[in-house]
Amino acid sequence: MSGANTFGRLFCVTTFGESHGPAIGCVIDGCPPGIAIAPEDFRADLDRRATGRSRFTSQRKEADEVEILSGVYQGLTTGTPIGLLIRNTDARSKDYADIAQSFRPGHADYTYLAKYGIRDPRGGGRSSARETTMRVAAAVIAKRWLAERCGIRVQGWLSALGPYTPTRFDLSAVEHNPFFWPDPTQLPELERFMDGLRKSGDSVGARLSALAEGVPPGLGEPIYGKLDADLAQALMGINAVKAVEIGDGVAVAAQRGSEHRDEIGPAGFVSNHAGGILGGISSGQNVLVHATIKPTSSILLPGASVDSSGNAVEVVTRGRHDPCVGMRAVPIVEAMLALVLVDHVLRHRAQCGDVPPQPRVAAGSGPFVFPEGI
Ligand code: EPS
Repeated sequence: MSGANTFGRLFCVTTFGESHGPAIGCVIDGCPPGIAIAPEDFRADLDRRATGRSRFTSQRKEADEVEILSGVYQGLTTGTPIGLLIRNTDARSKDYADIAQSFRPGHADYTYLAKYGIRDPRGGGRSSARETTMRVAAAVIAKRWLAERCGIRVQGWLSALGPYTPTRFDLSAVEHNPFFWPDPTQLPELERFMDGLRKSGDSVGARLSALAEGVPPGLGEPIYGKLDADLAQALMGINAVKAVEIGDGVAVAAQRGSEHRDEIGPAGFVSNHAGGILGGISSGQNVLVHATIKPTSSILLPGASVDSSGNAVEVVTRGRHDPCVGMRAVPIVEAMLALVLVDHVLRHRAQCGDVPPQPRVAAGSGPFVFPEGI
């Protein structure tokens, strides 16, 4: 049984570290041997997640240089535990002096103290989104194995930003704007909205979506190891996530069975309302997940709270915060999707590797087609 800082059963990732401690890191245990990996391979995904890459995010500037401490020899994973370390280089702990004794409304300040009787207030300590850096780093290795050995690739995008939703869907546009937004025609409007929000000192929520293509049928286990249940736990474990959906998600409440069911023709599935998972087991269609993230609780607008002695205080959070932390979460959602998939591929191989080939239904295109070049 893994501890609360570990997830996965066969591909196990344990993260450690605090936002303003000397370093953050992770140990990956159970990684298959023979995957080529070098420190520079982490760059692209860590940059996609990092702060300070546009004016719309926190301006903390971390180098996010990965040190590989173990588990890699001559550029290949060896099957032994992989230790990854990133040193924190731009923490500014004095920003937190004023709120060290009070509870930011909407933040984990209160619940951490209520549980442990002690908390690290510097940058939110362990509750900081900084921890997600290590999930993204671990998933670089998972994504590579999934792509090279299984032909599975994942891609996320922002599917809502405050009141906005995309009016067009062009997945190839996602990597070419700081919002990970699939509709390039809306970018000027989003920029205006985010500039206004930042100046007002407030924050806003977001919804993220991610797709995994090439997932074979059969991943997931009844009843307590369902693929969708494990995805829900993994995605809900991302900081600030308040809702997780699979496929059509909450929209199924208004659907009829005749509409929701994914009919099957000679060419395969003709739709994908289920999000690629039936009965907790992958169907071979694209797996589609969504996570909705609350507005950042660290904001400049004064809010009523109490200090740790129960006195009324007005809290203003200074420092370098994200007006929309969801904007940086696309690589994190992709990472959790990849980490759950790699774990389930290994679990499926272990238990069902000898099952003879079964009849296959073609994935069909469904509503989402993966564009070339992503
Ligand atoms: C965060 C608060 C800010 C962000 C941080 C997440 O921390 P600080 O006040 O120390 O700058 O910059 O994000 C990161 C450092 C990161 O790498 O994601 C929070 O409260 O979650």
